[in-house]
Amino acid sequence: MRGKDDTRTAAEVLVDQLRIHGVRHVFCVPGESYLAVLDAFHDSDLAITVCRQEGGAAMMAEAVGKATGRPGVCFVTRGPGATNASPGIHIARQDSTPLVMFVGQVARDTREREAFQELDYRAVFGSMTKWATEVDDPARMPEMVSRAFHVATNGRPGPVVVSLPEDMLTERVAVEDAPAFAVIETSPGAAEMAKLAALLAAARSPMLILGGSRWSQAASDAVARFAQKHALPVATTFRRLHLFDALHPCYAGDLGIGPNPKLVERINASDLIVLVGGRMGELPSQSYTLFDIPRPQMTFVHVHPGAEELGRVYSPHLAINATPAAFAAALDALTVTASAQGQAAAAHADYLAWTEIPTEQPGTVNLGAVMVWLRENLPADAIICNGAGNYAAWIHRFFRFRHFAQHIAPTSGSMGYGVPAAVAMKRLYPERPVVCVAGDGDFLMNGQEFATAVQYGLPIITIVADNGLYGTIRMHQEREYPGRVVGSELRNPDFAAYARAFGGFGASVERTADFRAAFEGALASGWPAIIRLAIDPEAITPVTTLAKIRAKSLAARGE
Ligand SMILES: Cc1ncc(C[n+]2csc(CCOP(=O)(O)OP(=O)(O)O)c2C)c(N)n1
Ligand SMILES: [Mg+2]
Repeated sequence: MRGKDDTRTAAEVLVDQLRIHGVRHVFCVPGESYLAVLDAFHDSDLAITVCRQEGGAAMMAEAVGKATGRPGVCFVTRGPGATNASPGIHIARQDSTPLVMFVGQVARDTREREAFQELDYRAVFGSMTKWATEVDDPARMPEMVSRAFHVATNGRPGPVVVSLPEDMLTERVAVEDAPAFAVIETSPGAAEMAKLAALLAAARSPMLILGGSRWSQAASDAVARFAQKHALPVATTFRRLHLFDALHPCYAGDLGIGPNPKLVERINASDLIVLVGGRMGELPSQSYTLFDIPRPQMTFVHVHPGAEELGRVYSPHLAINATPAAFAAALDALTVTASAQGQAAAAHADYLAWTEIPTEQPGTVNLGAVMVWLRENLPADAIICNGAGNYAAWIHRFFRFRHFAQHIAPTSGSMGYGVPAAVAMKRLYPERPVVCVAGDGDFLMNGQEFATAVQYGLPIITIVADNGLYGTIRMHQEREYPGRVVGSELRNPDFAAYARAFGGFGASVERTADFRAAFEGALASGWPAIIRLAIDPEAITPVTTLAKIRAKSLAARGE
């Protein structure tokens, strides 16, 4: 509260800046190092979500950044709190997501003594963030917080860490607030767009590939209009499926792990690739095999919001430094000769054929059939969250995403993301159905945030694909070291009982046909729910089994 002399504590100034920058939600695990901020929350209208582990809090903030394009905010305590949060920081880095994490710090007069839980945050987070800093002077709080929001959001977005010495937070200052930060769009130049039009006019088999962040539904719609005009096939990169409507006649599919071989063929045969927004990282580039490095074999146009990203791996024939949103808006005004037409119809037919019917699987629960049931029965505004593991392959292949930010999942492949992301999405959008799909290994990395869902009355539905394995690792093991199983097996708890112990709804599904009743039971309960699926460990991907992988690998070794 402002004193008669117009002073506020630095902590109060900080919380006021958050409100000015449009923050509504804060995710935290409390710590004595930032008690003054917690106290300032007391008098604010910020929605506080108190979590069970800082990794969950940081992932929740990251999910908010992904869904809204504005920095998600979390608060963690010094030392172990900050290091626990690091997976969320790493995801924000790799996924280009705006995030601001505030960390408590020891008092200024004890720094450098390795005081209790002291860490040098600039050093610890220096290589993982866009900016890691410490606020020494309370009078500079508005400036530092404003910069944190700008840095996190602009260009290629990413995480920022701001450390807060505890004695600094209680100092009173008379200082003016900063103005609300602005998200700055970088628009493509007229000359570049003219070059793009000429390249499209000359191409025989052009394609668009969408990835990265700084998208919106409007941007996705603008790309769809342009693609339709010129029959351009549009693919999405790993875990960016939500950037384009899967049922749009131009959608060509997902360039993730185990993509449709026809999509890969189509890209290889293309004479013009326009990559919009993405980095074309290791997974979508199929381990850097799709495009020659540094100069791709076909004409390559790269549109990216970060100038430093252009030419980093791929040396484009045309580089356009623009946000996907500004680039997409410019497409509406772009005139390309009408005769410039791609092969969207064939590409979309390939996509539909690849995703239409679940593949045959060993075992009594077919995860593909569950995904098809969800795609046919979930309302259009439902959000799907997941982490990492082979189970996700069935989401990517069979769930057809129709809207921007309908899929919240880490391109960085971080396990444990789905539950916290689902909690964050339900907190943000209480009226929308939120489904988390997790592996058994994946779920228990942050399964404790199910307690957060219960605490805030957030009826998320978590589906746990229980195959008793760290399946991805087992798959690689059978491929590289056939028959030599070590360190990849799991003995699991009763996941349905786990849900009930937390105060939620739990069910276990042994046959595909029973999934519907379990899902409807979860919905009807109105509680956060866990539905455990008994998945046969042999059903390791939608197209092969562990036994087949092992046999193939042994045969290749002549054994
Ligand atoms: C935080 C983290 N730790 C380890 C890994 C390595 N890893 C990738 S997938 C995987 C196994 C996932 O197991 P599960 O969630 O049960 O899914 P499944 O593959 O069995 O479907 C592991 C250990 C990772 N990606 N992230
Ligand atoms: Mg598993």
